[in-house]
Amino acid sequence: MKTQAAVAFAAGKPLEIHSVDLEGPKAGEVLVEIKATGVCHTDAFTLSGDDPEGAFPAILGHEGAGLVVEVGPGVTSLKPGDHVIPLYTPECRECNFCLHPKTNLCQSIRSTQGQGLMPDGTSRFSLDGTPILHYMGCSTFSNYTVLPEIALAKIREDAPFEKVCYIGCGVTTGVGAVVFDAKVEPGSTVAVFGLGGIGLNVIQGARMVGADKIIGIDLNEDKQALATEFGMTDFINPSKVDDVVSAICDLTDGGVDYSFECIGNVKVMRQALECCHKGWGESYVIGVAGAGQEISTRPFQLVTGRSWKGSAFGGARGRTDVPKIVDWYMQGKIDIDQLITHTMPLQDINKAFDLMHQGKSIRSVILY
Ligand code: NAD
Ligand code: AHE
Ligand code: ZN
Repeated sequence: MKTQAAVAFAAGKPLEIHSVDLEGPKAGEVLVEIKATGVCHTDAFTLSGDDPEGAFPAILGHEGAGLVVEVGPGVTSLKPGDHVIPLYTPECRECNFCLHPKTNLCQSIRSTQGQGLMPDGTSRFSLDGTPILHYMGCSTFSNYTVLPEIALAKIREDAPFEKVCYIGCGVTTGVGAVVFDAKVEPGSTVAVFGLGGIGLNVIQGARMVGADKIIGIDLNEDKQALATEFGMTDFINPSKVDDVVSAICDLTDGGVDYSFECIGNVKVMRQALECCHKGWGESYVIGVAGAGQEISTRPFQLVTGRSWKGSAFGGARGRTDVPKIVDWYMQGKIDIDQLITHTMPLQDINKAFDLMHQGKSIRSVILY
């Protein structure tokens, strides 16, 4: 079949809209009509050329929601008409990662996914006979896409696609890092570096679990008002203080219980670790840093009881946890609507990247 898609032909080049060829689902695969997709900073990161796994031409996008159109042989858990959210972190429930209680990083299809291919080592997309790569196993910047059954979470049918698509990455990453990975306790102190599409979800996750003090840190003061509405209690603009680590320690009697880096800046990752309380503070790296970047600190920071950790897709096991997060939204426990600051058709997708780079959007959502 033909599908309208935004194709990334090369690093640093705007996406181009094309009518692309899409093969139907093979064994264990599902054809999905994407109804809406968010544009995440990670899409921009890969398009920039900084992603060691970035390969072109590819169809980016990994934060979608849509409808099952057709299932391939052997698919048992989904049927045409089901509402689904694609999962860049699948959940096979069989590999040694899925069976381990301490990780959500299902590895059953990770190697082919990282090469932009389906599990059988081929692509379903092509243009004029030339294969086009998948991205993060999702390629939601295409109106129709094919995914493995294990990479789809079935969700309730009354949830609006144009809102819950954001649960496909940003909401789950931020809220989940607090709830599933850090397991922040009521009364905790929390620092959140970067108040964008991820950081604001960390803030609302911290509020949901009852954190007392939630300190937001961002260079862009325009982010302050919305962050306050989402639960931030204190704001620091690092360019207006001598030392952001000291400023946080002063606000918290020696450091926070938990910190989250939601930018992808290795210097900020160090600050996020060092503002943690001696003896017990935990810092979670969420931001994605470019090829060749490395983190550093004095080992004494760790010797004296701080921990440096990381969080991918918020520690969520997608097929199990994503439907629960959709429920939290539908029950009003978390807010998504205010974070979706812009919507646009696929034809205007490059504007979504411009708005992100200008710091003018939290999330742009493409409506098909
Ligand atoms: P975003 O662009 O919406 O937000 C980034 C924020 O950081 C902006 O508000 C910006 O003003 C602020 N900022 C930039 N430099 C800063 C600095 N030096 N000090 C303080 N603030 C600064 O991006 P996003 O969509 O929220 O994504 C954030 C990061 O998380 C990206 O690196 C993205 O790739 C990554 N990410 C990781 C996961 C995961 O599973 N680990 C999932 C999604 C996104
Ligand atoms: N490909 C990059 C790493 C990119 C990365 O860290 N991705 C996050 C999700 S970002 C979503 O917006 C992730 O889940 N990583 C785990 C994984 O298995 O990819 C690189 O550095 O090579
Ligand atoms: Zn993302």
